Amino acid sequence: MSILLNTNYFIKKEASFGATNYSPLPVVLSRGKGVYLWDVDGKKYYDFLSSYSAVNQGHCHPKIIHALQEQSKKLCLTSRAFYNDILGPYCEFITNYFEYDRVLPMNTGVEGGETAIKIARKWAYKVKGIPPNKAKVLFANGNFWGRTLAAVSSSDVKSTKNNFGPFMPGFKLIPYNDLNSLERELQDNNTAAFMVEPIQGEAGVVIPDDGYLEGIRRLCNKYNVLFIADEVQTGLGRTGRRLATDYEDARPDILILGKALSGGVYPVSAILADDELMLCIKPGQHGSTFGGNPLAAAVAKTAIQVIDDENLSENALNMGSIFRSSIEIYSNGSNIIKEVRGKGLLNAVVINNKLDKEIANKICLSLMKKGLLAKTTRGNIIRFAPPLVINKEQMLSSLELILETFRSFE
Ligand code: IF1
Repeated sequence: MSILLNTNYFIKKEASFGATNYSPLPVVLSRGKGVYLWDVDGKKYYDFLSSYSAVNQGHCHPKIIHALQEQSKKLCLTSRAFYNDILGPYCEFITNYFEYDRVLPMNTGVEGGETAIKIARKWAYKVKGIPPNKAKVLFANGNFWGRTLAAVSSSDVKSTKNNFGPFMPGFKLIPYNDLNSLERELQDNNTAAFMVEPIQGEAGVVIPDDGYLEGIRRLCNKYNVLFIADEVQTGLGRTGRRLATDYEDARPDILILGKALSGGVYPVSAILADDELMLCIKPGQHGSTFGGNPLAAAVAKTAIQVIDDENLSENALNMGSIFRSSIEIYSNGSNIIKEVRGKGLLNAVVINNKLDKEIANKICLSLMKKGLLAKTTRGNIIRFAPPLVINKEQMLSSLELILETFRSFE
């Protein structure tokens, strides 16, 4: 006789034996397909988180799973001590696609950030001529790029940072969306790079003014400082374009990709840059056991092809407009919705939490019960970021659930 294991069983296992570094919604998922997820009781949900934008192509995309399966039968890991027959063609493919000379493959988004900063420092000493150990890297207030010690060193968020010191020197924070502050810091000859998200995700989908990205590009050119774009979350169609920096004339010197490069199945990240930067790194100076493995390369290539073949950027643009205009219309006369903002399918709804600090979490729990999964950030902001494969019918029926839930909280 089979024992039916329920939600509480799995939650208790994690709570008993797992570290306590997360507080998930009380839903235990066991299956996913496209925009849908199913829990262990067979209940179906719309996924409006997409694993923090890692599942742009939808859960278990058949082409990506096929690539994973086929490659996994042939060769999974060689290390970079030897060549493999998948990495080279993948490098050619991804550099052509994003129009850079070279790619450096890693596994997670945060490793992409670390890699970008290492290359920027190397360039600063070898090419720009900054005196040893004086290179400065700028970040924006509210930035988030992962959990390593370097990433938390650049953070200004207490909960991610407190009691993890001492921190990495040579980092400096400036206000986001503020070109004057940036220009002041760029005037320091020891400034090597500015690393920034085109839209700040974790900070609550903060969209800078039009012209900000172009301004960064112009100022970085003027002062010979590198523009590093963290497109781990915004890249690969999420905001309605191939890259969020594509919205402006703002090609970064170093482009960091992660999340959806994995097709939502297997960790893959990469940084892209041109020869002048990439060739600063010589054999032995950087690497990873898993970075560039054949399985990852096969998956990432297919993950990009799916975004292109299925016009997912364009779909994100269209479905995002439907989402925001519908919430905007509702928010007129609403006591609980303060604002909806976003680009493509990276959206946030700001909840008025004056009367109830927990209201956004309660809304997410209620959405969960109705069959839609979304998560709060910064207390009163709910992120709505479904897989980019969502179609109009699915978007409209999700909006019905969302608006019905909002109404019940008015
Ligand atoms: C967690 C939020 C998202 C990122 C950007 C690099 C990375 C991330 C712009 C690092 C990672 C995550 C990781 C996840 C929660 C999450 C997140 F909730 F914090 F706000 F996406 F929106 N650059 N973002 O957003 O990538 O090393 O994780 O592969 O709990 O840390 P990673």
